[in-house]
Amino acid sequence: MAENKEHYNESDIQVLEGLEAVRKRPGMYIGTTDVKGLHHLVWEIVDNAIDEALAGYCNSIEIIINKDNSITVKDNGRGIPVGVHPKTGLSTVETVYTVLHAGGKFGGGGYKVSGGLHGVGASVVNALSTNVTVTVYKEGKIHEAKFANGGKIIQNLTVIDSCELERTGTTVTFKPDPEIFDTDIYDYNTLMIRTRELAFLNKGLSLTLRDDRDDEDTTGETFCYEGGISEYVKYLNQNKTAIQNEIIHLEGEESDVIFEVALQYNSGYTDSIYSFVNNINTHDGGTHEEGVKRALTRILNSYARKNNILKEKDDSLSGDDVKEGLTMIVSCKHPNPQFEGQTKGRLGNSEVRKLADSVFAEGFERYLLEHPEEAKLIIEKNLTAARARVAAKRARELTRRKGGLELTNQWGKLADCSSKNPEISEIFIVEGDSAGGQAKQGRDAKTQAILPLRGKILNVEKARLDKILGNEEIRSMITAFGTGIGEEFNIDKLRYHKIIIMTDADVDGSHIRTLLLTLFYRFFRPIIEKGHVYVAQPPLYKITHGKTFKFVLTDEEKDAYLASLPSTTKVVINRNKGLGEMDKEELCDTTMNIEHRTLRKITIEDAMLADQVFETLMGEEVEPRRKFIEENAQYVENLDI
Ligand code: 28F
Repeated sequence: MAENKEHYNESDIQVLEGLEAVRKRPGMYIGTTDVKGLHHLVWEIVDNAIDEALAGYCNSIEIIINKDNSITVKDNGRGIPVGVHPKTGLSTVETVYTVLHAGGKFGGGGYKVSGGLHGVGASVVNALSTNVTVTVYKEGKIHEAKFANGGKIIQNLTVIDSCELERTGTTVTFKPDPEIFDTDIYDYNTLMIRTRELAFLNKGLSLTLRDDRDDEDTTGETFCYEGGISEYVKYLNQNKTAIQNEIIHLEGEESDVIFEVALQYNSGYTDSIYSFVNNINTHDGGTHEEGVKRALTRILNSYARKNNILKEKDDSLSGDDVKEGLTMIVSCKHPNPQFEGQTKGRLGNSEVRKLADSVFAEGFERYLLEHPEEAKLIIEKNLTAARARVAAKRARELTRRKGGLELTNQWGKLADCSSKNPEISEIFIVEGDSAGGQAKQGRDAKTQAILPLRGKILNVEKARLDKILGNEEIRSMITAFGTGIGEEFNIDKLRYHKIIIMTDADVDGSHIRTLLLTLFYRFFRPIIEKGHVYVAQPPLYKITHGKTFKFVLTDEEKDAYLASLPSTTKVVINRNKGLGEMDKEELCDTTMNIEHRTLRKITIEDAMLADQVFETLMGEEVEPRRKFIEENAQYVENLDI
């Protein structure tokens, strides 16, 4: 007994120290404490429910944003075990929520797969919350434990009621600690996009998201896809013209590694290839993606040669040629994934390359044999891409010989900064010549370069690389960045470490921003991944009273400022529609000046989203575009399309 008690004390201290360490260095566990970190907490809890689903015991998960911006996650799995945990003397529920590293691995729960923090997520979320309640439905009883102020147990696991025997599962509610996070407000859309993605990636699993913050009685949105990643491909291709009737879906398993791929070619010129490992996006690909691409190129070449579509004298198709117009999702579930690279966005396990290659090669070869007409369409498309690649190369050589991509400033539009140190240099890409002119006059000429964009730039969706290179606006930009493009891209040559998009707060402005982000995402992805791209935040309102005025950035700031004024003041509020509505001092002071401005850093997720919105807005199909504009018209105050 004494020994037992001693053990308990020791681990109790370890528990406190563990959670204290998380509070001291939250970044080490969840990356950041900004809005991204706030949302990360949700996925840590949802991941545990998904693990239970992957183990085969849960088919429904619900996420609720509560009125106070706390989050509730429910699953219908077996419920976290409620017995005493042999290593801690606490119940397993308390152990999982208070001991760092007490995840599935710790208890040997037999999970093949775990996303996120491999089961330490629950205790990390607890450490970073003011209040957590865990409810377990199991064996006809409802058990509840409560934690507060960074994970301290305030109510041990107790039976609070009975329930039907069939009812099992875990429900967790947590309120993030406002002392840790910069913001405590959840964004529905951010949660919706990832919830939907998780539904695509885990076929048959039902995920519901509900927002209880407004008074309306809503049932939320439920996402459930029996077709899994096939339906993801269908969704990504919905606004495009597919050149195959069906979506190819292939699957294989070896030594507990599950590999899956779904793909469909469309008539467009860009590719949308996304890969995942244990539901985590592998931005930089890795062995799973490489295996598929290698097999895709090989099988298409051998089919084309066998059927004499590629003649003896013809060059073989390259990896780039077979990628054009390809929409593909690669998903791998791995019990021991090795993530590599600076951002850990690449799968390193070499055995997966072989699995991916063989599963894909076998299935795809059979598909081509069974669908000769579609095989022909695909290979003809590949051949066109190959020809365009040769033409683009020639165009590039031509521009280089003409000195077109050297910094000659021949378009006379870039006002460069005098500093040659990229670390302190920034470039503002400004919508319109007039705002551009103001920005040029009011800038800090040492560190701030200005590049005005006249009108809308070329629709990159419909154009090939050679055409894009010919576009004047884009050439000015590439020239200014200094990095080159495509195969020649070199991030070390980037001349500005901040690329700041500054557009009007109207529909045109948002189109231009979407278009630029799409362009960067497709052709300059590393500048986004390395965090060099920002969006300027011009003030939304100008509040004038008498001779005084104030610019504010958000509706909340406006309300707070108005509330601070004496009630007798007769106030004029102007919504800032364009950059041009401010004079040059105002523009520079509120939006460009390093001391006063607010910039929003663009993440790869932002850019990915822009890419999808862009396709809806500018894609070939007219109907989805009309629908998109119609559906979103209510959110756009100054619709001027
Ligand atoms: C809303 C969040 O966290 N769901 C979970 C389970 C089920 C088991 C489990 C979880 C065993 C020893 C760790 C049940 N019965 N939803 C959730 N559902 N954890 S978390 O086990 C935890 C491990 O230590 C479970 C049998 N085996 C496992």
